Amino acid sequence: MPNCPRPAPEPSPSEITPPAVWQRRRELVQAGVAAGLIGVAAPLRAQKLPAKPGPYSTMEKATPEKLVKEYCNFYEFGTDKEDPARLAPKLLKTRPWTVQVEGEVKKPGAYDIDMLLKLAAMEDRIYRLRCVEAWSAVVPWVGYPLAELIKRVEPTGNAKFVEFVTLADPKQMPGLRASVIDWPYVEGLRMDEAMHPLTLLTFGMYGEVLPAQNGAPLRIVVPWKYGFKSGKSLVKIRFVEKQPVNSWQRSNPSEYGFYSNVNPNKDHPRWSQATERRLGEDGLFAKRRPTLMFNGYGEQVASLYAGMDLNKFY
Ligand SMILES: Nc1nc2c(c(=O)[nH]1)N[C@H]1C(S)=C(S)[C@@H](COP(=O)(O)O)O[C@H]1N2
Ligand SMILES: [Mo]
Repeated sequence: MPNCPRPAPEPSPSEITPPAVWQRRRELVQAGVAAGLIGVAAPLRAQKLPAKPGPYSTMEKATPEKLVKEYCNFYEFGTDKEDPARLAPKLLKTRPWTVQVEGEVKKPGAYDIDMLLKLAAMEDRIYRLRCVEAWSAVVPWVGYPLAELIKRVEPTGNAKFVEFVTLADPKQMPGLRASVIDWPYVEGLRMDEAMHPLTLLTFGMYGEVLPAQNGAPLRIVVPWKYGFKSGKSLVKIRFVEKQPVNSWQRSNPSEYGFYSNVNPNKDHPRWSQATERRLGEDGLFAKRRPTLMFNGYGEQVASLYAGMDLNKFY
């Protein structure tokens, strides 16, 4: 049974942010919000999303919220990095919202977003996010492990993979007019990856509900994989026996694979993956950072790929 869930590894002490440190950061963020210094571009007042400090948070400084909100990849709203922030808050309707759970599962059905919000305790988790385009950010996400939902819907023994389908509504998403990929945006994980405690079903960031452009009302965050594995604005979770074909793999299989683990030793055919630019560090003298294997989460996830040739299974 290669795909059965493994027990949660203990996070190493250096990976955990002490609650006091995180609390202080949070107070600073909230003070910023109160003073109107942060999130000035948001047309609607962001709603708080209380959470307890979660495991696995990095000690690195969070990327300024403004940058994470304004520099986005969400092709359903256009391919320029600024398009999603400009269009999604006006166009994306996040209520009512249901997530369809289907396939190899004992409790399929339409799960309402407000029920999902209450399904498990919300946690703050500061994760690195590494885009395949060689930029990265450090984001305090709010959510709970996807495993919490998976356990409750009871996958059958045939469920080997999880497929994620995201919203594709031409009335709300002008980017669908361009055929950059086959819509809807589809992603997938192997069952043990989906069950891994690092994989976060994400409802918020920076202590507030997700801004539309970052994937409201819920998205996946898989911190050891390139950012495109983290589908935004999820509408369907399907449990399947065969490995799903994710959108980027379908559109260009020589450039994008299924696993897409962050790997500095495996270059993208058109650029190196050895280093990255951290959002906010783009000054003249800013040094590029070395990219870490599994985005620095090797201690937690390397065992999932034991014996696999990661140059072949990229
Ligand atoms: N539905 C959907 N999800 C998506 C994308 C997209 O275009 N559409 N872009 C992906 C890519 S390439 C990255 S790097 C991350 C970016 O997340 P962020 O904009 O919140 O930083 O979202 C991912 N999820
Ligand atoms: Mo990306």
